Amino acid sequence: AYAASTPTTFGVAVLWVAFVCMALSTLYFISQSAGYDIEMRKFHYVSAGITAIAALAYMCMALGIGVSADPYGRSFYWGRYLDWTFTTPLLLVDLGLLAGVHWNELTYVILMDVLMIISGLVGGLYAHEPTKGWPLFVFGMVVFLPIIQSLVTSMKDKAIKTSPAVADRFNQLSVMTVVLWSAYPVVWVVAEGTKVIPVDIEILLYGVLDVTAKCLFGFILLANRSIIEFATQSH
Ligand code: RET
Repeated sequence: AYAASTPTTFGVAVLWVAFVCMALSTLYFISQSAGYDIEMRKFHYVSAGITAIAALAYMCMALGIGVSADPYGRSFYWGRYLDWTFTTPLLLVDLGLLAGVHWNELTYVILMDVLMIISGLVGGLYAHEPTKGWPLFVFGMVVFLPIIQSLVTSMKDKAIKTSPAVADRFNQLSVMTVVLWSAYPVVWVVAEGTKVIPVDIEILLYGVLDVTAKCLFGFILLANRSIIEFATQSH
C-alpha cells in the first residue's frame, strides 16, 4: 500500500468546503436569473446546472460515496468522473453560446470531451496496470487537443465577429479554461496515474481546480448584463 492512501479529516473537510462553494454558487446563479427575461436566462441555467451537479458529486464524495479502493487500498474517487462527464460538456455549452458557434462545432467538441473524461476514468481504474492505464491516458490527451484547438481558433473567430465586449469576455473565459483544464491531466499523473501524492493533496488540487473552473467561471460569465443581452440578441 502507499502512504496516506485514504483521506484524513482534512481531505473530507475539503470535500465539504467544495460542496458548500458549489451549492452557494448554484443558489446565487439562480437568484441572478430572476433579473432577466426568460429567453436571456440560458447562461444562468447552464451555469447553475454545472454547480448543482458538482454539489451533488461533492456531497457524495464527502459522505464516502463514489469512491472505491484500488487493489493496493488507495482511494479512487470515480464519482468525480461522473460529475465531469456532464459538467465539462456544459462548460463548453456556456462558451459555445457566448461565442455563438454552430451546433455542429459544439457537438464535435462535446464528443471529444466525453471521450477525454471516459478515458481518464477507465485509465484511473486500471492505473495499477501501467500497460493499460497509460495508453488510456494518452488517448485522453489526444482527444483533449481538438477541444483546445477549437477554443483558440474557430470559437474565438466566431466571438470576434459578434461584438468587442463579447469577444473580450470570451477570450478571458477561454484562456482561463485552457489553463485550468490543462492542469487536470497533470494532477491525474501525480494522483491516479503514479499515486505519488497523498489522497488528501489530490482532493485539494482537484477541489481548487473544480471550484475555479465552475464557480469563478460562472461568476465571470454572469457578471456583466450587457454581455448576456448581446449574446442573446445577436445569435
Ligand atoms: C483527464 C485524464 C485523461 C487526459 C485528460 C484529462 C482531462 C481532464 C479535464 C477535466 C476537467 C474538469 C473540469 C471539471 C469541473 O469544472 C481525464 C484527467 C486531458 C480537462 C473542468
